[in-house]
Amino acid sequence: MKYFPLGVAGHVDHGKTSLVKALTSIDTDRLPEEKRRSMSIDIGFAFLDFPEESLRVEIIDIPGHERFIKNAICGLAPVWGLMLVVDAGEGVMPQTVEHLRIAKSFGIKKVLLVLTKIDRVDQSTVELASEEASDLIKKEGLDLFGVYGVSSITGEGMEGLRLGIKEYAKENIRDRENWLFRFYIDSAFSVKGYGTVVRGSCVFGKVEEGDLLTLEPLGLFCRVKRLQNHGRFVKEGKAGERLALNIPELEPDKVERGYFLVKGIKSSKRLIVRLEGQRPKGVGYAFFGMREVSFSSQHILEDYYLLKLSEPVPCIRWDKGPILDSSGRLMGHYEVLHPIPTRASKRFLRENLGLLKEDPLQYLLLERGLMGLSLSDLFSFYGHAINPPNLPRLKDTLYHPKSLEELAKRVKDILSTKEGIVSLPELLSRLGVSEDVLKLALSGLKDVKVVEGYLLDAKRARLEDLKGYRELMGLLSQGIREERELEAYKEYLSMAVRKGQVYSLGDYLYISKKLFESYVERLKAIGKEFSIGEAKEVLGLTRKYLIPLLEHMDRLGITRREGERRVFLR
Ligand SMILES: Nc1nc2c(ncn2[C@@H]2O[C@H](COP(=O)(O)OP(=O)(O)O)[C@@H](O)[C@H]2O)c(=O)[nH]1
Ligand SMILES: [Mg+2]
Repeated sequence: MKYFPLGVAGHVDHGKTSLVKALTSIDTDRLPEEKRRSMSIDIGFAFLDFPEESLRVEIIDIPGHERFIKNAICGLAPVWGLMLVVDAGEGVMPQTVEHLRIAKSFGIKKVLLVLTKIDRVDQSTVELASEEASDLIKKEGLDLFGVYGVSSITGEGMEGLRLGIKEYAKENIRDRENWLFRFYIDSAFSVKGYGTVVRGSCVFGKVEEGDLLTLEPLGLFCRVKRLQNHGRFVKEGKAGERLALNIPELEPDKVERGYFLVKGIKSSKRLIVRLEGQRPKGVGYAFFGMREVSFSSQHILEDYYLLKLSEPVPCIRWDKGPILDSSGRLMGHYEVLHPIPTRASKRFLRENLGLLKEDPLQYLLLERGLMGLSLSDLFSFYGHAINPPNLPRLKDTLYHPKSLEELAKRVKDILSTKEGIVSLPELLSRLGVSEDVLKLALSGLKDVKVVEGYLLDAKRARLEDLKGYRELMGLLSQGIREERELEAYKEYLSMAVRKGQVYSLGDYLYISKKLFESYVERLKAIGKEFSIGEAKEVLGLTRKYLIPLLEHMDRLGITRREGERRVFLR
C-alpha cells in the first residue's frame, strides 16, 4: 500500500468539511464545539482508497477560520499535496491566499483546485471563480494541476474529482520510505489496557512494532508496542501514512502537539537557512513540522541566516516551513541548508557559504575538522543514507585529508622544537585529538613513530633516551643478530637502521655500526688484504655471519673481492 497525505484547505465555510464527507463519508468535525458552531476548529482526518492502485489518500481537513491559522499550519505541515477549496459563488477570500502560502512554505508545488457549491451559481460565475483562483495560484508561483467544479449536496462533479485526486496523488507522491523515520505528533492520549497512544503523520521512513524511537525535543527514548492506521492494527507504518502509535513507556502528559518521533535524525538548536519573504524584527516564530519554535537570527550573506532556536528541532537539509511574527502573521518561509551546524562564527559561515550550497559534504568535512564527520551525522544531514565517499576514515568517522595534513604539519613543527621527541599524552592534550586520529594523520610519514609513550622523529630524536632502544643496541653490540631474535624490538630496529646506527647485512642479519667498525679495524690489522680463513680466525665468526659481513664491506666500498681474498680500498 502507498500513502499520499493530501491537505484540504481554503477559506472558512467554503465547503471543505462537506466535501471531505461527500468523498469519504467521514465527518471530520468531531469536537462537540465544532458540532455546536458547525465550524471546523481543529484539523480533521479522513481517507480515500483507490484499491486498484493500492493507494490510500490520507486526507487532512484544515480549519479555515483566520483565528485558527496555527491549526491550519499544523494540518499542512505533513502533506504532499494541496486541494484548494474555493466557494464558486464567493471566489478567492483571505484564507484562500493564506493557506496557499502556507502550503507553499512547506514545499508544495502543484495545486488541485476545487470550486464548491456549483449547485448555487450559474456556469459563468463558476468560470469567473475558476479564473480568479487559477490566477492566484500562478501569481503565488505555484502550478495548477486541474480545476474541478463540484456540489457536495447534489454530488455533481464528485466522480470526476475522485479520479482527479487519484491522478494528482500518483503524480505527486514522494518516495520517502527509505529515509530516516520522522513522525509529527498531533495528539496524545491514554487508552485503557494499552497506555499512551500518540497520533500523527509519518513523513519519512518506516516504523514497525518494537522500534526504538526518540521523542524530540525532549530527547527521550521510547519503544513502539503497537501501530494502527485508521483504527486497524498494522505491523508497520510508512511515509505518508497516518498512524496511531502505542508507546506505553511515555506519559501522555509529557507529549505535546508538534513533538517529533525520530530514528537517526539529530536535533539542533542552530540551523543555517535561506529566508524568503519578510524577516521578522527581533524574535520570530517558525514552524518545524507542527511545532512552533521561537528564534533569533544572525545574518550571514544575502538571504542566508543562522537561526538560534529556543529548543532543538530534528531537521534535515531542504526542510521548509513558514515563519510568523509575534502576532501570528505569516511573514515568509525558511529553507534549511544545514540542520546540524557545529561552527557558527560569522567569518567561517561567510567564507564557506558557497561551499555549503554547492558541495555540502566538503563543507561538513571542513566544519568538523579533526572531530571528523560521523556517518550518522552525514545521514542525518540528508535524512537518508548515502554511499560514503572514499576518504580517510576511522571506523564510522570520515576526515578531510586537508585537516589531517594540517595536523601532521603541526606535529612536525612541535617535533622540530622538541629535538624530535615529545611525550604522547602532552602532545595529544596540546592538539586536542585522540591517539587514533593522530596516527591516521601520521600514517603517511615513515620517520614519525609512537614508542614508549613518546612520539618521535626517528631521524632526529635522541633514541638513546628510550629504554627499548638501549636494550636493542646492547644486544647488537655483542654480536651479529638474526631478525627473529629482535622480534621484541621491531620498532626500534627500523628506526636504528634508518638512522644509520644499525646495518642490515641482508639474510635477516643485523649489526650495530660500532661493532661493524670494530670488526673492520681488526681485519685491517691483518694487512692490506686478507683471506676468508684469516678473517674467520681473527673475528671468530661462522661463515653464516662472516660472508654477509664481508659482502656488506664490499657494498660500502671498504673492500673489494679478488677471488678468495679481499683488498682494502680505504
Ligand atoms: N449548496 C451547497 N452548500 C454547501 C456545499 N458544500 C457545503 N455547503 C454548505 O456550506 C456550509 C459550510 O460548509 P463546510 O463544509 O462546513 O465548510 P468549511 O468551513 O469549508 O469546512 C455548510 O452549511 C454546508 O452545508 C455545496 O456543495 N452546496
Ligand atoms: Mg470545515
